[in-house]
Amino acid sequence: MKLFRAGCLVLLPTFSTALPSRDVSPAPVHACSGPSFKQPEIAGAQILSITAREFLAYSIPSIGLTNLNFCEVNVAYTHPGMNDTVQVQIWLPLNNYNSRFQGVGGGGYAATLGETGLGPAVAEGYATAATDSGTDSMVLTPAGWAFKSPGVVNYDLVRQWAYTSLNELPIIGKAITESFYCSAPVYSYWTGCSNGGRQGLITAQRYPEHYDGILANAPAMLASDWLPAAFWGQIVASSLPGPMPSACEFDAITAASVKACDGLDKVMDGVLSALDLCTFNPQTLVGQSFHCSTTNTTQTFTSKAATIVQKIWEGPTTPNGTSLWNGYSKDAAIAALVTDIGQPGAITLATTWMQYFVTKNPSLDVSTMTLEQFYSYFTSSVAEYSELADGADPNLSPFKHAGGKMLTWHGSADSLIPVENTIRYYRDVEKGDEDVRDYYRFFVAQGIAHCSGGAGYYPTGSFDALVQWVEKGVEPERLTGTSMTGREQPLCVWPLVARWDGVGDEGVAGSYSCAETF
Ligand SMILES: *[C@@H]1O[C@H](CO)[C@@H](O)[C@H](O)[C@H]1NC(C)=O
Ligand SMILES: *[C@@H]1O[C@H](CO)[C@@H](O)[C@H](O)[C@H]1NC(C)=O
Ligand SMILES: *[C@@H]1O[C@H](CO)[C@@H](O)[C@H](O)[C@H]1NC(C)=O
Ligand SMILES: [Ca+2]
Repeated sequence: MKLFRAGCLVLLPTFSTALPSRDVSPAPVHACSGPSFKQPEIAGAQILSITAREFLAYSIPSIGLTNLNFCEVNVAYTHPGMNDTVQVQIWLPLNNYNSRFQGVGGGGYAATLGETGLGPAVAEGYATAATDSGTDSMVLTPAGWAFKSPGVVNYDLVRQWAYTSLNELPIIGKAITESFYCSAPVYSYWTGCSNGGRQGLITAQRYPEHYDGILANAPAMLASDWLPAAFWGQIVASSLPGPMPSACEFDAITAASVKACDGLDKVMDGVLSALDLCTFNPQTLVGQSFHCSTTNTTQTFTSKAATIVQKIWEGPTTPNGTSLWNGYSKDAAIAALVTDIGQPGAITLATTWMQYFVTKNPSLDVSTMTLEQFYSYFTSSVAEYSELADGADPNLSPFKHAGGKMLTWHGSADSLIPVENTIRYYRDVEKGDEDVRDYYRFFVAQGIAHCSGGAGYYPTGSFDALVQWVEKGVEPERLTGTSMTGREQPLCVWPLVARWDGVGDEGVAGSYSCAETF
C-alpha cells in the first residue's frame, strides 16, 4: 500500500479542480491486478475478494461496440450475519479515461452486472460500475433470492436490492477508480432505466451525495402499487363473460385510438402527443371489423375487449369502484397486460411479485384471482413494501442542497410502467418545492414505449444534456427526440408540450416551441 501511495505521488502531476480534457487525462499508474488495489471501506461490510484482469480490443457485438480497452475489477463482499455475497464490477478505461465515474443500473428484478451496461460507459471514457445487489440476475422473477426459507421473505436482501447496495456501489466504484488512477473522479453520474431509473431516484432520495448527476428514466418506482395494478386488465377480463379477446384485437384498439387522437397535437405523425385531450371511446368500435395480420383474418371488435381497454386506461378500482391507482395511456400497447400470462413482461413481473412478496406462496394461481383478492393483495403490497421498495420519497431537498442535478424521461406509450406514475411522483415533488426544476427536470417522451421502441421520439442526447447541466450549468429546456424514421421533435420540460409552429417542416425539431398547449 505504501509503495502504491508513493507511486501515485511520483507519477501524477498536481491535479487542478478544473476538468482535465481527454488528452491530458492521467495514464493508469496502477497495475490491473486484484491484490494491489486498495481495499474499499464500507460500514458493516467485509471484502471477500478483489480480482482484476485486462481486456484489450474487446467487442460487444450486441450493442455494436468494438476495440474497448479496460481493466475489469470484481469486488465481492459480505455483510457478516446476513450470509450474503454482493458482487460489484468496475470497468476502468485504459486509454481514454475522461476522469469521470458512472454507475449503471438494471432492469426488472435484476440490479444487473454485465457488459451491455458497462460497455457504453467505458466506450465514452467513463470509469464505470454496476452491482448485483447480492441477488441473482433474473429479470422476471425473484424466485432465487426472495425467501430465507420457504415462505419466509428475506427482508435483508429485499432492502439490499431496494437501496443499500446503491450506497455501496459508488463507494466501492469510486474507491477502486481512485486507486487505479491515483486520483478521485472529478464528476460522478448515474444512468439507468426501469429498475435502473428507480435505482437512480432512490439514490437521490437516500444517498444524495454520491452523484453530481443522475439520469433516472422510466423509473420502476412505486412498485408496491404498480406491480399489482398491472394485473387489473386480467381481473376485468375474468369478470366478463366470453373468451379472452386476441392480442390482435387489443392492438387494433390501440391503433384506432392513436389514429383518432393523432391530430389533437396538430401533427399527423402517427404519435399521440396530446394524451390529456384524447377522449376516444373504444365502445364506438364495437361491431366494426378489423384485419388481424398475425392470423390474416378479418375479425369484429367486441364489447368485452372495448371494456377491458377502457378499464386499463382508467386504472384499477376497489370493489366499490373507488380509484386505487392510475391507468395506462391511450397509446400504450396494452395487449401484453391482458394476454401474456407466462410470457416475459408486466404480467410475469406482477405475478412473481404477488407470489413471492405479497402472498409468500410461489404456487399462487393468479389466473383465478377475484376482484376481492386483487384488492386485498393490492393493499397488503402497499402496506408491506411501499416504505421498503417504492423509492418515491418526494423530498429531494438533501439532493438539492448537495448540488445534484437529475433528469428523468418516461415514454408516454410505456405499456409496462405507466407514464402517469412518474407524473404523479413529479407532481408530489413539485408540491413540496416549486423550484424543483432548478435541480430535477422531467420530460415525457411522446410515443416511446418502455425505455425504447415505439413510433415516437427517442431522446438520444439525454445523458449529454445532464453532463452539460452539471458541468457547464446549461439548464436543459428541451431534449431532441428522433423517431425510427428519422423525424425529430423536441421533448419539453414537463408540463410543457412540443407545439408545431404551423409552417416549418414537421419532422424537424426547430419547427417546434415548448408551450403550455398544442
Ligand atoms: C448461507 O448461504 C449459503 C449459500 O447461499 C447456503 O447454502 C447456506 O445454507 C446459508 N447459511 C445459512 C446459515 O443461512
Ligand atoms: C391472406 O388471406 C387472403 C384471403 O383470405 C389471401 O388472398 C392472402 O394471400 C393472405 N395473405 C397471406 C400473407 O397469407
Ligand atoms: C369504497 O372503498 C374504499 C376503500 O375500501 C373506502 O375508503 C370508501 O369509503 C368506500 N366508498 C363507498 C362509497 O363505499
Ligand atoms: Ca400526432
